[in-house]
Amino acid sequence: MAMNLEERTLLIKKWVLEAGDKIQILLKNDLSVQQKSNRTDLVTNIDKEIEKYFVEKIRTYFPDELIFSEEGFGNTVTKLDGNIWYLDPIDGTTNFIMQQKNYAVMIAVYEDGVGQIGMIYDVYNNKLYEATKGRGAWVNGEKISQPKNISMRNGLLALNSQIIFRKEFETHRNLGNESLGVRMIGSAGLEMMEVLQGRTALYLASSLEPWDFAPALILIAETGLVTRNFDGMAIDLLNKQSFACGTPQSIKDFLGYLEKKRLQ
Ligand code: 2AM
Ligand code: CA
Repeated sequence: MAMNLEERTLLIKKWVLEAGDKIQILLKNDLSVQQKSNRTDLVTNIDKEIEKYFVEKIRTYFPDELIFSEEGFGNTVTKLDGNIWYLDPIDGTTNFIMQQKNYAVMIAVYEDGVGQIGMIYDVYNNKLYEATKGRGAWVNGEKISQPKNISMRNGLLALNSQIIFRKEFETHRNLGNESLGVRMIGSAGLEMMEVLQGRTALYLASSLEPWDFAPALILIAETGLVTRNFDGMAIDLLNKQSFACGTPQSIKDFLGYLEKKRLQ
């Protein structure tokens, strides 16, 4: 990287905080909401504006680097070579529209497929989660310690709501019974920040896009948590896929449970 990691981290942090301020100013006006692929797949003028803001900054400072982003202002990314930016201007858009909270600005930089810098900004609660490779995960300047390795049985299970409408719902419903209880926030990034802070043992999503998980993966790697898809494989940074994130023990419990169901 031309700029060193520390300089890049500071620059991204400045952009992220500025984006948070912009969102709060823009929220004073009426939101314009559009449907994307279906009735529940929504985008607002603010999602687009914030993505454009980041894309312009990245293209000014790092013109040779590709951007993998949700709202269409980035590039088509088909391989992991070089520096790749992952950008979700607003994760939890439906919450943003309906609640104006439980959403986050998310950005990450990877180099040859290895996470370098990840940031997740919970604007409503003014909490900035960040990690730079090898330097731990932090929230508002406080280091996040490695969460206890709790089992699924002794922890909360968080679900992406789409999962309960899937055919495999029976399996996941029973999984709920094997945990202490089920929770749903509606923002993949913020769900994973709960796992990071030891409040949730395991988060499951039937289908997430790379911009939904790439920033959190860097924080997760810094705190000894584990991510896998539902086949037990490592997460692929280029494609949409099933996604599990949790303590090492809860991931083992989850994959063991799926395996047992497959054999039945
Ligand atoms: P978004 O708000 O950026 O779209 C909601 O349960 C979580 O899943 C949010 O993080 C949301 O991200 C993500 N999500 C919603 N619909 C999705 C889809 N069709 N594919 C992938 N991720 C989705
Ligand atoms: Ca989004």
